[in-house]
Amino acid sequence: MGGTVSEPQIAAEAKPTQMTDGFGLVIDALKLNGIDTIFGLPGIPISDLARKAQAAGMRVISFRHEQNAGNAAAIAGFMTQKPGICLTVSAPGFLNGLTALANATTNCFPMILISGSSEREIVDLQQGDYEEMDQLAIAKPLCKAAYRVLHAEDIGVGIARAIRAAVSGRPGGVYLDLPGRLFPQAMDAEAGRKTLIKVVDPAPRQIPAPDAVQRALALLKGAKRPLIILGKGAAYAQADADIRALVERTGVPYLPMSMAKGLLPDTHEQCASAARSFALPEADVVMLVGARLNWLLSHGKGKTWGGTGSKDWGGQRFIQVDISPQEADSNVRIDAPVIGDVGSCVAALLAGVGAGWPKPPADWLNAIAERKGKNVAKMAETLARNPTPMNFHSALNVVRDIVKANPDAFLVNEGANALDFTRSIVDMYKPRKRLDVGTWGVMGIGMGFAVAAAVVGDQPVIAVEGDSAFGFSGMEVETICRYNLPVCVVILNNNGVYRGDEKNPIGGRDPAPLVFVKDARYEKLMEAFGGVGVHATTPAELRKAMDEAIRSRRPTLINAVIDEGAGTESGRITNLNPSAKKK
Ligand SMILES: Cc1ncc(C[n+]2csc(CCOP(=O)(O)OP(=O)(O)O)c2C)c(N)n1
Ligand SMILES: [Mg+2]
Repeated sequence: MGGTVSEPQIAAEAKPTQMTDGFGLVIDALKLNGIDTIFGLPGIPISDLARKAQAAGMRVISFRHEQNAGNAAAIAGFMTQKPGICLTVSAPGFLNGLTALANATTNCFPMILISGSSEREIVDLQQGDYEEMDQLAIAKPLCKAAYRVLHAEDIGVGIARAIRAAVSGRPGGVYLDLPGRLFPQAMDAEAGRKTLIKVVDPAPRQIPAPDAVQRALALLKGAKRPLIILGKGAAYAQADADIRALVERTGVPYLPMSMAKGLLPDTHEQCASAARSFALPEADVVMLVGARLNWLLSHGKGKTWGGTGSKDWGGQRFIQVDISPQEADSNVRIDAPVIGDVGSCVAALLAGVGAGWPKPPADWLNAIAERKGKNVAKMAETLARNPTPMNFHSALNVVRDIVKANPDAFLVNEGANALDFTRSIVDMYKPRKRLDVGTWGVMGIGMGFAVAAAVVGDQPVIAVEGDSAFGFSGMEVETICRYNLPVCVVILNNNGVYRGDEKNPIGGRDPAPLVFVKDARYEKLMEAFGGVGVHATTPAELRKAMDEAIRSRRPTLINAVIDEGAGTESGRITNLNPSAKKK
């Protein structure tokens, strides 16, 4: 009780200096820069950071595995043009988040992986600290930039550099290493506040050179069979009205890459998706907008493009609108690079197009329209069939209707057949609504993307998942239930990877390597945490369950039972699989 005597004295003597510390400065620096959400998984040394961030009014979404938190951060970055934040513990937590950071960088999604780390002196002398690892060195080759902050007064600069690196130029993943010792470092609050930086113009516009724009327009104007390809860079740019105007004023047919679907509605008359295999080899001038000529476009050469051999050019001339000057000529010659941010480039092109732009020759437009008409009719026939058990088409015919009726809903998608069929069957109507496996075709993005879309996008989410794909992040159904998110997971369950009917070739007791437990009841996973589980064996059951999920906004998992023999090896990319049996 001695304290009662001295308390008034202390209060009188000690100047009431407000103090802050590393925890407070990290949170203040993020908030100062408009970052209001953290995706992460707590533990030493960042548990208090998560608690204090929530206490400071930030949204803190805790996951069951860091990779899913990282994927959530990455797609939040894509959706908002602000870096998504993923927070992890040291070594194993850091490594779990690293796959998502590398994937974000490959996809040009801005994110910052913030990981706590162990004591520098011990790590550097390799003396065997708790969770010892030189995280900065490991992260460096896998992301766009990597930084470490050792002193509380440098936190402001560290966060500012991380933000700029993530969103400026070509966006990507940034690693920020925060040793545990940093967090309790105390300093005067006012002095601390002065060290923080509110980043001015974090992603400065990059205006294309006027002569580059003219060169591109001249090439496009002279084309007999022009084609525009929109990539997810175009979706990221949030220049939706200008992109639509550019497509419509030039009258050029366009192909959306997977995550550019919905930039213009897929039902747009200039959309050439249903005639893709005709349009690519036949086109003479192709304008790429935020799309790279990587494997997803067969590197701009080979049979897909009308070349005779797999490495032969098809003779197309390319215009490439891209933020990175190094992108041009990466696979084939680019005749007209237009380098700048997609928004500025499209605005400049649009200004040059003006009013009286001549439409492409009618025979080209008619040829595409004819192919498209035939393929759409063929697809309609396939979709109308109603086999038992369901196949991908009869199930996705339902998803297609539900997405059409709910164009603001997000569609998350992963799997092989479950991915490829969904991409081609389910039309998108609005920009940045389709979120999928991206450049790497990576499995595991599903529940992380779904959580982020629900949290950041504040709209219902439909996640169409292969049964294998779902398994990579399936435990996050608990997260979905815990935060009561309007996520409807639809598992297209064909009992395995690609299909479920393979047998052990020597008849041994182990199942074949690509198959799972038959007739697994995935819906019970969702029920375990208080969500809604549905076992759907017909399109009618699937439709009813999806309608109800969207209406109620309750966490829902629909186990849609698909014919286990319905899929093909690797979906649509069988040709990339060494000595795959073509089934
Ligand atoms: C991280 C990762 N591991 C493995 C793969 C290889 N892979 C591609 S698709 C796929 C799963 C396909 O099965 P499923 O999701 O059930 O889709 P289905 O074709 O059966 O509809 C796998 C394992 C990958 N793409 N990414
Ligand atoms: Mg499957």
